[in-house]
Amino acid sequence: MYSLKINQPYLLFFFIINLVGLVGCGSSNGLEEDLTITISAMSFSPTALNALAGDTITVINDDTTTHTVTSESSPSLFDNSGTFDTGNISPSGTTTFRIPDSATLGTIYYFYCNQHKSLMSTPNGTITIQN
Ligand SMILES: [Cu+2]
Repeated sequence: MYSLKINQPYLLFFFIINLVGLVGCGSSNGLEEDLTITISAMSFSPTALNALAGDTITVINDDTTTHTVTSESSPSLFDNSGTFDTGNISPSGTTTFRIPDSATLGTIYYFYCNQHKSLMSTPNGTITIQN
């Protein structure tokens, strides 16, 4: 009984410290871990990323056909808005593109594959500018 009363505040304390630690990791490391888009089986993964202005995004084409990651003005417009475009990425190829330094907080950039447009199983992805 004595030890139970002593330990409970400590358990609560460590529980809270752990929660703070997990949330802290999620908001700082999470952004950096998600800066890769992998394309396989005609689909982007992930389809939604968070990034900062000036971030570099790596794109891995893990598919058997050529793909691109290209910005578009709005979902499913497939219009190459000019913000970013990897150009063609060959099968097994890897490249990078950069989020503009001028990207403002809350901006959502939509992207698609300029080789396949609506033929991708998930035609559009998003990159949201967060801090
Ligand atoms: Cu494609």
